[in-house]
Amino acid sequence: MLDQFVDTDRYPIDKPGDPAWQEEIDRTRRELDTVGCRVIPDFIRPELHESLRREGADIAPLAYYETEIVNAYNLAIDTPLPAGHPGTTTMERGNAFVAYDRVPADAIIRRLYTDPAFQHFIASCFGLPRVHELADPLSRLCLNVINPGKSHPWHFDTNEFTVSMVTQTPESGGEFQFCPNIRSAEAENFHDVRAVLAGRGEHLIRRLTLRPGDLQLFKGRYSLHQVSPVRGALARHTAIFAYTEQPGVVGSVARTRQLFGRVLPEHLAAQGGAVRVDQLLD
Ligand SMILES: O=C(O)CCC(=O)C(=O)O
Ligand SMILES: [Fe+2]
Repeated sequence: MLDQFVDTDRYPIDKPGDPAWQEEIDRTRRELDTVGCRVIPDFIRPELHESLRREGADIAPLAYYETEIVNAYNLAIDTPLPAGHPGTTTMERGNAFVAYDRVPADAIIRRLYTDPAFQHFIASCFGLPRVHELADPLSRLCLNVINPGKSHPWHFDTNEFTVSMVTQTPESGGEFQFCPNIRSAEAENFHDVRAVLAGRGEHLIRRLTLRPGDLQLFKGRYSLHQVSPVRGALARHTAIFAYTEQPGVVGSVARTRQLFGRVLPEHLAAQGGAVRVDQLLD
């Protein structure tokens, strides 16, 4: 079933243990260790790129459109912080998310996200015995929509490993930029984060040109990242596949409201007992 849309001759993700499978895993681990990111080109068969684009474009109007003032840690912006803390830098977040409950069950991105062979491949790429789908009923798989003139400013993700796929590219702009492993589970590294937010961190930033159907793996909880302003007539669309190492991870009530304009009972229930792998700020 997976081979309907993934080029399994080129990327035999349905054959764990096969030498070609192992080669992809080794290469991905190497690139995650050194560059902090791996892009697997044309992961989705090129003949399906138009379906992929259209499926995203069809649901894009269902995104929650509300420009917000945010900080890189997704802390409420009135959170008391010491002077000079990078969380005091505020930015305009102009992207909008289509939530998981709006993604049709037969969409390519949803079939991929829930596929056991794909999940096993992803886990192996990150050196994990297995990954869990984010337990969050809205953010587990969403479409990130960045309309012309908008951007997705510097931030860290709540989930530790990020898997994504651009489904529609803008005419220009909309560049993915990231600072590999700028923080770790042990250290926030506010000094470098502050430099990037202040525009003094050029030496820490890597830039990627992503194309529809490419699969991207990176560590969004540890790598500060942003998408630069989108230019031209077309919006930029990205499917965000959220997996976690531990089961049961649900977004906070405050962040969920920021992203989707609503919360579900699962978010309220998780409040107070949120599961995270470390003590870092959200
Ligand atoms: O759209 C992208 O490529 C990045 C999205 C992102 O960073 C996020 O949704 O957290
Ligand atoms: Fe992100």
